[in-house]
Amino acid sequence: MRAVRASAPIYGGTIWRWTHAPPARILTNPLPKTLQSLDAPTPEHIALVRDFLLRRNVADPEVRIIQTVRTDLNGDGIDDWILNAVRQTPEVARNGDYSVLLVLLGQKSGFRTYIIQDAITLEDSPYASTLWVNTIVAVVDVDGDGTMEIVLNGAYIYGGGWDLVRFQNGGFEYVLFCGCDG
Ligand SMILES: [Ca+2]
Ligand SMILES: [Ca+2]
Repeated sequence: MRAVRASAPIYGGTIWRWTHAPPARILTNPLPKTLQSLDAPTPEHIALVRDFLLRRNVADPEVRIIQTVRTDLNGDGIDDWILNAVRQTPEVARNGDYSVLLVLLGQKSGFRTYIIQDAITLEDSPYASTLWVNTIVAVVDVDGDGTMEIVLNGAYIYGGGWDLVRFQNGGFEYVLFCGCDG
């Protein structure tokens, strides 16, 4: 969406209006060609998340990948993966708890890792965890530009809501949050 100047300035001022480029149209199929939720993570993904946590100073990490999604986010025909890894201790926060969301963007050879979220607890606490925990809800092209957005439903001890994550300009960014944040 971008602002353009309307045709005629009035009283020396400028009228701005919002328009879309390309023209707005209704997508009849906003879904990616590939979209699969795996029942269990692959050994390669478990090893990848373990290495990630070790690099973030989690000693002897307990790898728990709660969602593994195979899809094609950028429409290049190469599989991409979304990994949602969470370990959260009930009642109190503990060293080694985490909520990590990674995207592995497939390349012609290998993949490139993008960090969507990396909340990690490195100390035991007498208080309840405040980790924000996501659920991957959908992969869909919300704005019709041909690149998929990731829809997340998330919550923590004080509230929750919906996030929209978009791939743009070589990286992922949060573009929308809707909900109650404490
Ligand atoms: Ca891809
Ligand atoms: Ca899009």
